[in-house]
Amino acid sequence: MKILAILFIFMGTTIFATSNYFLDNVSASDTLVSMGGNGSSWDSISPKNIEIMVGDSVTWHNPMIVPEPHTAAFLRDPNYFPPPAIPFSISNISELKPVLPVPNIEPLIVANESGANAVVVDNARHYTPVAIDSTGSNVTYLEINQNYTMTGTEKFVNSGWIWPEGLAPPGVPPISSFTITFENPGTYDYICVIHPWMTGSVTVT
Ligand SMILES: [Cu+2]
Repeated sequence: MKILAILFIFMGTTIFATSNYFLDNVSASDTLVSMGGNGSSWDSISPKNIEIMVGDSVTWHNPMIVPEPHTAAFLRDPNYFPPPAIPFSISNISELKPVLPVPNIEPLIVANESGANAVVVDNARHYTPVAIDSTGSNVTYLEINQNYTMTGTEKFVNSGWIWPEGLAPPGVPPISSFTITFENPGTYDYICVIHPWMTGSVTVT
């Protein structure tokens, strides 16, 4: 009986969270795609392949009950896969100060090609919402949870790390959804850059 009661509370919470999301974030013309699931379907995309019309929007969200992020990333050029962290050298480092009061952290410092120290830092294009145009040189960082209109010529468009509502850890962008309006026909394949075996597609006619 106790287990049943807990399960009921859990289900009630989930249903409430989902209906809340529908009310606040998704218009009637949106198609909602879940990045990640619970239990054995934690790395699923649902629905995996969708068909929409020109001018329609798709919203990605993360319905997991644990804080595991996912992304929806459109890679027109495979060279634009964004590594999560890469060494950057800084010519003049006097002191690196953490911006959060957490005890168990230290910057990872590695030697770069010339033997000098380099500092490994997170790659913003892996973590945050961004669009890179067909030339590869115009990079637009998007607001968190912003709606992006896709032309289809972009080299790279990434949602950034989408967290379950309210479960983003302190200090990271609290992204809980990503919406794209598709303005041209075509098939748009995407992956999760954290779990690249998670693949999906949007077919626009
Ligand atoms: Cu993922």
